[in-house]
Formats: sequence, C-alpha cells, structure tokens
Amino acid sequence: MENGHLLRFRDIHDADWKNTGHLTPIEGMGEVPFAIQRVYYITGVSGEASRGYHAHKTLEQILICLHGSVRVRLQTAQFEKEYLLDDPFTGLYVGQMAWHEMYDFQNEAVLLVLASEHYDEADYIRDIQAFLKLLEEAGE
Ligand code: T46
Repeated sequence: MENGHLLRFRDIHDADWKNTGHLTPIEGMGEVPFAIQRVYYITGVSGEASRGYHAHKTLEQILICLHGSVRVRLQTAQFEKEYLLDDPFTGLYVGQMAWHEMYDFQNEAVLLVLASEHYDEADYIRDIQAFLKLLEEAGE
C-alpha cells in the first residue's frame, strides 16, 4: 500500500441508525494490510499543539480520527501533502519513510492508531535532516 492511501471502512448500521449508531469492524490482514501488533490513541491535544515530527524505517500504521478532527502532513520521496481526518470511517496509511506531523486537533479529537509492530524507538527517524539525507542516499 502506498503512503497517503486513504482507506474507507465499513459503516454497519440499521434503519434506526440515528438512535442505534454505527459499527465499524477492522481486521488485520483484512481491511488493514498488515497484522495489527499494537493499538494506541492520542487524546487531549489542544488546537495549538502538534505531534509527530518523525518517520519510521519499517513501521506501518493506520491513523483514524474517531472523534473531532486532525490534520496530518506527510512528506515522502514522492510527495508532500496535507490530509484532514474528520470521520471514524476513514484511515490514513502511513508506512515506512513517511515524515508525519499531526496538528490542528479540534473538537476533543481522538486519534486511533493501528500499528504493524510493537513500539521500538530504534525504528524512529526524529531528525528531519537525517530523514532527507536517507531519501537522497536512496536516490529518491
Ligand atoms: C504517529 C502518531 C500518530 C510508547 O511508549 N509506546 C508507543 O506505542 C508510542 C507510539 C509511544 N511511546 C512513547 C515514546 C515517547 O516517549 O510515548 C512518547 C511519545 O511518543 P511519540 O513521539 O511517538 O508520539 P507522537 O504522538 O509524536 O507520534 C506517534 C507515533 O510515534 C507516530 O508514528 O503516527 O503518534
């Protein structure tokens, strides 16, 4: 799957959905193209704050905004793009070598992340210059 790909998840509901709501199933190696090894979520971020500012060497992740909204900037060898995540039925694929920044958290945003590996600080590239150098060395 390409960095920046937007996945659309199922919205299971009945005719009385305004009362009974929605159910969205997500299975590893199903809707998500990897076995899910870790789940975490980010809450309580103010609209002025931002997070991320790193890339991963091998990790694959899907970002889903369950409540509120958040903007995500992705930078890869191929493109630089901003995404607005504002519904629980859309997932943003962030794979290897994608610099990502999350900002403009609104309306008590809840950002859920499904990850392909357990947490490993050695997989992070936290220095933008080092990230750009790696892209250059890879000839991308
Ligand atoms: C991404 C966004 C959405 C852990 O101990 N376990 C974990 O699973 C994670 C993700 C983090 N941590 C520790 C490591 C740091 O001491 O929590 C602290 C903050 O982690 P990080 O700098 O990774 O947080 P964010 O919000 O900047 O970024 C994270 C993911 O790393 C990132 O890939 O997509 O959330």
